[in-house]
Amino acid sequence: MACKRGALIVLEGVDKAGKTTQCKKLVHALQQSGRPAEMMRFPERTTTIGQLISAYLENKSDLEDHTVHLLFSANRWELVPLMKKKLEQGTTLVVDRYAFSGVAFTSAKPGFCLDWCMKPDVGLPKPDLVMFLQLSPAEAALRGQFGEERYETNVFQRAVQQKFEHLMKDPSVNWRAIDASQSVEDVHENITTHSLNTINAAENLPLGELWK
Ligand code: DGP
Repeated sequence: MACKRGALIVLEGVDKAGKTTQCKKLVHALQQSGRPAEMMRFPERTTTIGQLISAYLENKSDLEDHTVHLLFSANRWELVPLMKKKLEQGTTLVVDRYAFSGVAFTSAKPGFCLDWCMKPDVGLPKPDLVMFLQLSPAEAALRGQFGEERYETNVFQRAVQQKFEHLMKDPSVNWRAIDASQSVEDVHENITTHSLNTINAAENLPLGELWK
């Protein structure tokens, strides 16, 4: 009998919502319970494309806005063969940001519409579950100052949050809003419950294509 596929689980949210902490905790919990799981993150800064993106985010280089949008998308596409292989082998992938960040961050810039921003990511492996860690800008501010990277300003993050809220209305994507203002352990419990349900359901479903 062919092995059951892993689930594609994505965590999204504005900066400081706790995505990376929660991805790590989820992978650890799944592994502890005997389920193969690995973490991935986008942008994946180690590839050639990822290094261009990283220099841009660190303000070490400037790139034209359409160009950088396409590079972020290309960075996701270049990892697709690996993602598919892992999923087919039965490994659940827990992904820190995905195409939704791509659309939310670029469409928050002047002159970009959601539709154009979505196009390059159409057909990517479709997540079985996207959890959006919800945190108000006021609560995010209580978690300390933003860092030094591009995009890390209150005004821009508010615009990004609005774009995410719009994307979450799309019924073709399995969104779950998670209250990220709870304690780390409470958020973790919530995320784990949703993930286990998704992993069980995904075993019997084919992997879909995003926004198709
Ligand atoms: P992180 O490594 O998760 O801190 O993400 C780096 C920054 O890049 C963060 O401010 C969010 C932004 N970002 C992530 N994915 C994309 C994308 O696809 N497009 C754009 N424009 N920005 C993105």
